[in-house]
Amino acid sequence: PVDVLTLGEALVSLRSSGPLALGGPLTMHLAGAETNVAIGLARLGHRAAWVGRVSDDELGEFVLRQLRAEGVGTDGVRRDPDRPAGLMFLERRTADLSRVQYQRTGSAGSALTCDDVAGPLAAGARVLHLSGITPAVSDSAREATMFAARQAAAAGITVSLDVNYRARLWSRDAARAVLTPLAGYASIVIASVDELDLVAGPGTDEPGVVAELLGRGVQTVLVKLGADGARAYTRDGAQHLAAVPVTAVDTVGAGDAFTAGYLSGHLDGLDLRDRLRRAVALGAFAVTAHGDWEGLPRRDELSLLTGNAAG
Ligand code: CKP
Ligand code: MG
Repeated sequence: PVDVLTLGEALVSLRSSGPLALGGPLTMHLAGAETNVAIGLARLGHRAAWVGRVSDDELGEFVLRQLRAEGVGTDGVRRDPDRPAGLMFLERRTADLSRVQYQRTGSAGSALTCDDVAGPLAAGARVLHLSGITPAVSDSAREATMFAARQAAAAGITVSLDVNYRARLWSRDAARAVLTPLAGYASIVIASVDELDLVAGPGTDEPGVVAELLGRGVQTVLVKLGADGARAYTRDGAQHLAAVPVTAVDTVGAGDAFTAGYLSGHLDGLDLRDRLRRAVALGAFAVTAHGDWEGLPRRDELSLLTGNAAG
């Protein structure tokens, strides 16, 4: 079995260096929150596998080649002969402000089903990582996400959930109705401070959300604070860790990098403080380089930015 199994939609991201409406050259990159996490883990030497559907054309081939080149397991990937690749246009406005536009309705990735994920899940994993994006992309992808969470929890696999709210895909109320029950299967819940109310009753404050999640059996709640670092909560209390001070050039993918760093620390059996250190270290690598995952470190590079023992 792999260390981490994850599932979702991989996107082909087309990036411009200025306003999209002005046209100009676009560069092609692999994107997708779950593939970002899988790549981050694989770079650190963990066995990571991703399950999803890709289009049966050159764009699907591009996605598979990128994942294979990064050492991510793709045995469970299906090629969908009837549907196109999901696209994401990314328009950079300032260093830390970019806007995205999706073309993913009816995409191959959004056609994910329970049947697609059943086999890879049965093969086992130490951790199943899910994001709140996949249940937003289609009814069948939502069912597949729920199914995976239920099966994994029943099989004793650690479930991790990154809320990853996407306003372009669904409303906060629709997201809360799905993500709150989904979080009940998770041992690890990761959210930005503004996403916390999506895994608890509307209007609940941070201590309230944390108490609710820990009461429902979640072991660790991680609250990402961007440039202010992160807080972690367990039944033993709370910890805060500052971010690594770096110059951000591209913040997309930072959350996924943080998640990969945290899960890497979890797999290595690090204590909470050191798991957080590795999480913020990976976040720092992600924001200092262009692209969601291209700048993520190999294990021997972990201490490059921090000079500390994140490695
Ligand atoms: O929360 P992050 O900035 O780490 O996530 C970025 C990814 O999957 C990016 O790759 C994009 O394709 C997406 O989130 C998305 O669907 O928005
Ligand atoms: Mg995120």
